[in-house]
Amino acid sequence: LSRLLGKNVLITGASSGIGEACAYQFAAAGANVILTARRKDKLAEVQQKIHSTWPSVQVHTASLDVQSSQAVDQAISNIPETLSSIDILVNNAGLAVGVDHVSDVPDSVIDAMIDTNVKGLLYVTRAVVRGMKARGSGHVIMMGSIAGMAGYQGGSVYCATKSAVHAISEALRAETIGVPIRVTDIRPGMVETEFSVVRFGGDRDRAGEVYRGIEPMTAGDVAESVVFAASRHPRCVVADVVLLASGQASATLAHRR
Ligand code: NDP
Ligand code: 8X3
Repeated sequence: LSRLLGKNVLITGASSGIGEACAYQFAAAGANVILTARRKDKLAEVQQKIHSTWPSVQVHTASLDVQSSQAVDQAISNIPETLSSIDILVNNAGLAVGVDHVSDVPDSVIDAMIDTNVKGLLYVTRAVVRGMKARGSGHVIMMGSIAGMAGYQGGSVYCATKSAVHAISEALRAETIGVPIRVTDIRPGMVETEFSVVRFGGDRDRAGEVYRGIEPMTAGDVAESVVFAASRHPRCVVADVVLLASGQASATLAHRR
């Protein structure tokens, strides 16, 4: 963990769930954090918590919707100079919307997931990797999913986006082999965050059903793997991590008590 001391870490989707947990765990390891998401008020709460717990850690927050390539470029170029050399990028912003079958899925739902999980991730990666290439080092950590390993009913678009995240990780790793830039794809299964509440349009009862009779992972469990990958010796790449809740064997096979 001492390898993270003073590193600059950019986290997208840091206003809740896994991104927020990553912010705390990187701060606890002495890394400076650049926190982005659309909800400025939630980012301010995370910043405040970090300031009061780890006062020596530098925190910069920026309201950012990753769906806009212009906004992404602007947010990256507005990072204060002391933090602008990004050592680690955690590409975490993402969402699932609904469980529509292919025959019924509306344009807006297709666009929301592809524009955020795929295009947004590419915009942020492009902007940050340019600097990493120029400096000759860096680590890009993607928040993939086991949903990218097999399609399930009602998951066509979401699963496609996470499959794309895996493909982008492999391509980026191949492209940056000589820099060297490290690339990690973290592929969690069931994690209880705001994910299912967002997926079901704010319906907390329906979201709760997803985790009924099973103990899901926490955001902190996933953040531990992110921090583990980020803190290996530079000669070592944690390329792929598949994390499942212990009562789950795949995205569709779970043991419910
Ligand atoms: P949360 O809903 O708790 O967090 C999602 C984060 O993404 C929020 O901070 C949200 O911030 C941000 N976000 C969403 N859309 C945008 C956007 N357009 N621009 C910028 N930020 C955005 O869910 P999780 O923490 O669970 O999700 C984090 C990642 O983990 C996602 O990529 C998800 O697909 C992945 N994942 C989740 C799993 C789970 O079971 N929970 C399992 C496997 C992967 P804001 O709304 O403020 O913009
Ligand atoms: C979220 C995991 O299985 O709900 O990425 O699609 S799953």
